[in-house]
Amino acid sequence: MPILDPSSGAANGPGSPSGRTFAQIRARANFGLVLPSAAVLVSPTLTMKKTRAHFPRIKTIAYEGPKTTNALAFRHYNPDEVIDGKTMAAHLRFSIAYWHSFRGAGTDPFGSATLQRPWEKGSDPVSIAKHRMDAAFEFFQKIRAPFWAFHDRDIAPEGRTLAESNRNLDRVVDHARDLQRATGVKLLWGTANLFSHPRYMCGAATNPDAHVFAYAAAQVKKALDATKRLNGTGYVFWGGREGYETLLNTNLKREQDHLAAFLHMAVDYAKSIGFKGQFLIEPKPKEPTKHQYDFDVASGIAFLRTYGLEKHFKFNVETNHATLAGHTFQHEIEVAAAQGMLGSIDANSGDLLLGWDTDQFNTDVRELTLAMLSILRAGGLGTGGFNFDAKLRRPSIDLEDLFLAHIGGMDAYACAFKIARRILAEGKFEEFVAARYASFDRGYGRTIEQRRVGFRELSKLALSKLGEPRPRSGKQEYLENLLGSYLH
Ligand SMILES: [Mn+2]
Repeated sequence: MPILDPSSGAANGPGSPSGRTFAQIRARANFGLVLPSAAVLVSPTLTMKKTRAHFPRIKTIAYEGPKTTNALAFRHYNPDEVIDGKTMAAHLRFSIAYWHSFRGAGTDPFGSATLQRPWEKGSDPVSIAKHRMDAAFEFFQKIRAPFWAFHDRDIAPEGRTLAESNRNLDRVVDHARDLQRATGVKLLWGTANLFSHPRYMCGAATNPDAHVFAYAAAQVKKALDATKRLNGTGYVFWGGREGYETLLNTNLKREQDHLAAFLHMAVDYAKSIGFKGQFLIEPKPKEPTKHQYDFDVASGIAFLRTYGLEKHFKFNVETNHATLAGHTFQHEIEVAAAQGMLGSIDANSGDLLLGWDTDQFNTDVRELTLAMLSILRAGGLGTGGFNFDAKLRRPSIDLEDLFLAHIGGMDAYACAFKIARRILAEGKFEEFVAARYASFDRGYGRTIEQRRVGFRELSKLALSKLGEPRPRSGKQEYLENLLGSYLH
């Protein structure tokens, strides 16, 4: 049963006595900062008895501009602001990750749950799941995210049999459909959890046992049905267990062939039910598996092309997975965009001092500005979005922390979006890069790009005419200072 968190001013459920005065609550929620105006967090009309809300003390988050001192307001993300005929909400397409924000309990390999949520109650696992989902949709609305994303087992409990699991999922998906209709919140993408249950300990599509492959196929079939029913704009494959621990027990080639067969089956099934959403691969080099087959975007592209799947898939690029692979976030975006395969973003960050996937909220505006430059140059994310695959730190146990975390992430992305647009409008970096490659725009440089010359012709040219190339500065420091001039 839920335990009311005594340290949280926001955790009391419906009808529970607060024991705090309004002034105390207000002071806590604003960290003792003096509010500039009537931007009061907790209005006396929002007392618990009056509402059945799960976040009764937190109102819909408002945009108050960069100067606000209200911690529960947006400083940069103004969802209704129209830019180039489109609202910021439509440009950024923020999405909330159900698994972290509504299933994450603060566990880590060394300790149990720290997050006690008041909505975790009900007469059976399905009713708990529905109650939890009510809280989730209230959060989606109050944080003003137009989208959400889920795994099948996040939203509905695993049953004793696959048939029971499917029935559970059907019931909860019906509920999600009602909530989507009532709130206008849409599904960004769905996916299946093919990594938590012990049956998948040696992989799902790459499991050495055909029985597990078949079970996984049945699970993805159902997850695709659910995603279609909820009008998801995409479907993601993250293969956390699709790899190997040791080659002593592994036939690598056969496992890769099986993974390709699985993805072809998904494409065929989607076509057969009329699911038009974008399929996405989310690369990750390792964790939980020692070596994952879709290591990074480049290896993912090679895999998809090898097996004739490249027309059906794009990439869901995650910041923390990029850094685990030894790349920057921007590098992975750029590699995907270069092949027209940038699909969506799992918005988070890692901790470079730790060697694992920490899934933190990203507040690094410099990193996000660079990422945004690559995304905007690529023409945006299309039907994708920025999905906050990020979780609270284990001691961040107050309900309001969930809001603060997302506000920070959304503001950082919105700020980066505006800066990147300004940089692109002024075009200084584009001009510099264009000039740097200008020798390929004319003369023999152009014939190289057009593949109209070979080594013989170029050798003759170098020996007879060109001589020694003149080194030119890369101007990295100049460009970094130029970037700095936009950032601060
Ligand atoms: Mn991650």
